Amino acid sequence: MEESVQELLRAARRAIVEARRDVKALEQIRVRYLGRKGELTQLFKQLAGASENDRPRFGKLLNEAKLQLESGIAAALGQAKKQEHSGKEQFDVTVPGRSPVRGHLHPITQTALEISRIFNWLGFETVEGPEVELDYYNFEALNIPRDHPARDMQDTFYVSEDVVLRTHTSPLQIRTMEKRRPPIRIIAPGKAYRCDSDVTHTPMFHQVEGLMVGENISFGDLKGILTIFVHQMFGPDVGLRFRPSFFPFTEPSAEVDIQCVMCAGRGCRVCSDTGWLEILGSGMVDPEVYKMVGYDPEEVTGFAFGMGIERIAMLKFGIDDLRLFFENDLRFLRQF
Ligand code: 2NL
Repeated sequence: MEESVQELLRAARRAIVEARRDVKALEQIRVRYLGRKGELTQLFKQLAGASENDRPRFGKLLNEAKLQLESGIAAALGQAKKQEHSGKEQFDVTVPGRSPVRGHLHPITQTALEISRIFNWLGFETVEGPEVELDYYNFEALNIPRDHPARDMQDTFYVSEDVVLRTHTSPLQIRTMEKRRPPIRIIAPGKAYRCDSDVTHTPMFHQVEGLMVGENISFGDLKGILTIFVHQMFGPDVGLRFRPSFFPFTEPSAEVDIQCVMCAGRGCRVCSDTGWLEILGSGMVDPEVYKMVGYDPEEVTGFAFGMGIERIAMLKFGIDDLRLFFENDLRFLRQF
């Protein structure tokens, strides 16, 4: 008898748990155990056949079991009612959340935004514009003569006789100067195109150019602004040097080298054992460019600079192959 009662209680408790606060299921359990033909009721009927000796003990056992079942079912029904009132499914607030899968910006975009952020902070406004440009804005206005090698069919994608895919983002700066009077401080990030494809060149690449024009803007200002930029971008301890150069649209011109970020200037494969890396070109805007946009070269001066974003990103992230940026291999991209 004891064993039957214990077994019955175990089964009933399990059933109550499995009913999961479902009112109908709980009612079925009540009928199954406590109903007129219920399992516990059946055990009560066996009392009559028990010996005088056992009957009081069995009776007590059965009554206790009945009370336990009744209160167990009542408690579960109470919970079920509460749940119905809240009108919502019960959920466990302690279960850890599943974080949504989030994408991120391409490392080239991240780098372009970082460069823009630094120059915006220095007072430069970001400008954008068309990738299909007039030959005039891409070359002519920049003092790039008809016979200049940069205008060769080899380097430029021609859309028609006088329309090209821009080979740099300078046309944006010409357009801005045409529209506005100095002082001007702008930064022009975007895609550029050159008919060139090998290990270190892709037909489409990204560039940021900058321009500062006003009264008495000097080569000292150029050096100051670009030094601040390098220290913001690569860290305050990175050394830099300005090396004389030539561009058709600036005079004088200078290229900027930074100490190699891989070997800290000691010399390695990345810097070809020179300890230096070229990161951008710059110079004082050539008076011929001012004439093209209707500025008086006697009244305004200024500087301009341009850099390839892929190169900056490679140095910043320690990447040795340009093509990784364009293959869209998620194993690569997910690391940024
Ligand atoms: C480089 C060099 C440079 C400029 C770009 C510029 C624009 C205007 C007038 C004068 Cl509107 N100059 N841009 C000046 C010097 C260098 O880029 O190595 N780029 C990747």
